[in-house]
Amino acid sequence: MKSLPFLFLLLLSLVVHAQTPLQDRPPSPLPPLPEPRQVEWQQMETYAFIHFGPNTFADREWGYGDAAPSIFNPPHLDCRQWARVCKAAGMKGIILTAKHHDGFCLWQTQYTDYSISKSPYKQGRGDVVAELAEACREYGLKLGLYLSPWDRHQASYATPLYREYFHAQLRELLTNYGDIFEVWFDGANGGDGYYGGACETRTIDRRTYYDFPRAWQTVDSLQPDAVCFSDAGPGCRWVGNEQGYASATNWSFVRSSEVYPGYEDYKSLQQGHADGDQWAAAECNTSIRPGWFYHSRDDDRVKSIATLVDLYYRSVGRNGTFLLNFPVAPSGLIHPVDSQRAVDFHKQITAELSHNLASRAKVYASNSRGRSYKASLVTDGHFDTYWATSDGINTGTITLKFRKPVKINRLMLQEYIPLGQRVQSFSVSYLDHGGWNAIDAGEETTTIGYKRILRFPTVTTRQLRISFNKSRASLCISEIAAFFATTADSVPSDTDWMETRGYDYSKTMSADRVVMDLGNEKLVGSLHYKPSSYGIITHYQILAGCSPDSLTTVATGEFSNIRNNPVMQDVYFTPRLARYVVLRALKTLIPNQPLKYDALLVK
Ligand code: FUL
Repeated sequence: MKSLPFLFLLLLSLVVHAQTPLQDRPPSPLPPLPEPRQVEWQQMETYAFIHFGPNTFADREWGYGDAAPSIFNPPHLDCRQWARVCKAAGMKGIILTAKHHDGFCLWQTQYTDYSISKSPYKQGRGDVVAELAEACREYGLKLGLYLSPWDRHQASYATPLYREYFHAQLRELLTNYGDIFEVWFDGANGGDGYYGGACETRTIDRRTYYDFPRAWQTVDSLQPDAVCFSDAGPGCRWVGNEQGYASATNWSFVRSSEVYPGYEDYKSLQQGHADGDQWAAAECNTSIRPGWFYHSRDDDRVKSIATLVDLYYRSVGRNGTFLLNFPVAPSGLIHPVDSQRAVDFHKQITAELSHNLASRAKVYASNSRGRSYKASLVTDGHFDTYWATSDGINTGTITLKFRKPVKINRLMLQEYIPLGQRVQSFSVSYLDHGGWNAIDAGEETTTIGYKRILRFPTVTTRQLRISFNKSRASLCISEIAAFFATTADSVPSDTDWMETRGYDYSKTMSADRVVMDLGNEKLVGSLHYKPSSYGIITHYQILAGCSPDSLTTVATGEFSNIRNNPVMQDVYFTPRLARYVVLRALKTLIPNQPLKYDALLVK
């Protein structure tokens, strides 16, 4: 009986369909397709990351898993301040490191006591996930959670027992804290750790050990609106760098059988896989400071407004989302410099892209599919209405005619992605004294996807033309907008602290070390190393002394996360007089590669 209404509806829709003129039917979807939750997620465009935990107090990027829970003691922790900052910076959500690689849990978990429950914060009764969930509700932001698969604390790590622990914690987080918009599964796995005191290196098979398909199913059943982040998606994918940008050509697809969290060919994720079978749009993540966690030495290395604006155009403006991290300070608050910078960045983007010149232009299309898909829909301000060409017509032009000459230096284009990502090549030109001139945006004009924004030198014109030169199927364009940004384009100025000078030295290099000879004895207290693209040191020993054969070790440790975030690494040690300083590689990212670096300073 239950199927009767359904049959009736089916019949009705068939009749309606048969009567709809052919040209007014929507174009057929072109796989791979996004799920509605993936479209909603991409429409968030910018949201925040928060890295906070024992590392904040230990001044580290990757905790070994052995920090005492008592170290976690933020005197002024206020998740409402985080939410206020993110809201004022125009962000739509916040993703918190509920558990980073050190295994310390910022929530009241029943599965381990290596958590906030054993910290002095609120006498062990605090719960940062709950406090942030509450603050997000108050400020109308969405909540996302980072749950590190790699856990350097748990003794059971690398056994099936740990896998159960990981899945149980995932269920706990997805059950107790309301709606979650994104779950972040990190691909990093450095190997060594505390592991309940074993202090050893453990390797796992990244493809199979964590049983990610099961984790994705858990998310689907407990939080059906959430997207899963990983190198492979399936909700959204890592963009293959931690500098926060996508390639100009950026497909929202990956080859699902090939990619997995911890994928070797991660650099290809910057463009996506044009021939992929799974929708997984790019999320461009970066930190507002060089590191993900707070270090006071970075207080004057906060990204400039120009850099943040540039990254916005190279992430949201290149068919990605922008996930900007705030390393919360030991006080428990976002540092005032960081919050001011983020708010000013948002103000500048809003100023540049607020006055849409196209909304009052007349729009002409070379061809269109029918009245429901007419050209003027590209300027109606509604993502859900779109201009479309007839089946089999994969090229076309849109011309915007303005009432009087206008100045333009930004162009925004959007495809109607619920029907798939289609455009493969386009170009833009403007009318000038009777002739059409090409606009040079200084980057490839290939893909569009959910959103593409071009920046170019100001043109003054009455007509702008977008030519869609190649597409995987008929065109479906949601929106086109044109702007004149009056803020001068300033060149991003952050150079990773490269301007810092150290002592002059002459060097000798061998397979595992760089020996620096300062010429005479000097007081040395720090070493600064910026890796190159190969020969990267992950574990180091630093030795210093007055002659090459009387060297003492002044520091040993790990350059955490150096593969994904190859910024300047700073090591501070007790200052001492030395003529020779040696950087010795205890371990390199790829064994037996000759050492190479972009900068090496001693101060
Ligand atoms: C990386 C991690 O190893 C970093 O510590 C940080 O959490 C970053 C967002 O992802 O892979």
